[in-house]
Amino acid sequence: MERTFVAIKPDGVKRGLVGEILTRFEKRGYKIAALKVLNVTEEIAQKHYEEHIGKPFYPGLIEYITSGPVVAMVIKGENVIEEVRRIMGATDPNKAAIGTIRADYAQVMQRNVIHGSDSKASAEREIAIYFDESEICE
Ligand code: D4T
Repeated sequence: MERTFVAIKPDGVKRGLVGEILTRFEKRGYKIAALKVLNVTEEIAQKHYEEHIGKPFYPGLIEYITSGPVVAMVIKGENVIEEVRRIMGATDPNKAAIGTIRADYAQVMQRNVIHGSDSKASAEREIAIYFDESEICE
């Protein structure tokens, strides 16, 4: 079964949206295979966002993701990578479809509440940054 990496970003955790977001995935029938709360270090942040190194928004991105606890998870299900991206909505909340997480809970791209992997390769790369395989349930 396909798996993806999802992180509820610091603003989502601070605002108490963890339960609401998990509910959306669980109601869809996806299985939570791993879950943890962590403070993202500079080192983890740099690995996670290495594709954005050098872009103007990169420093703000690192500052934001390291600003407070994050809830990281591995979710499994049919076509889960693409479907989680649809449930989250577009990166820019102003372009996110009504009813998606970002449309419902975010206003700006710099505080867009949630991250989800955009491909199989990204999912495996990001899972390995945040989890040891022994922490992921079958
Ligand atoms: P993440 O990785 O946070 O789920 O976002 P996406 O996968 O939806 O989008 P992304 O990798 O293109 O962007 C990563 C992160 O950077 C912020 N960002 C992005 C920003 O502040 N300004 C920008 O112009 C872009 C493109 C938002 C998400």
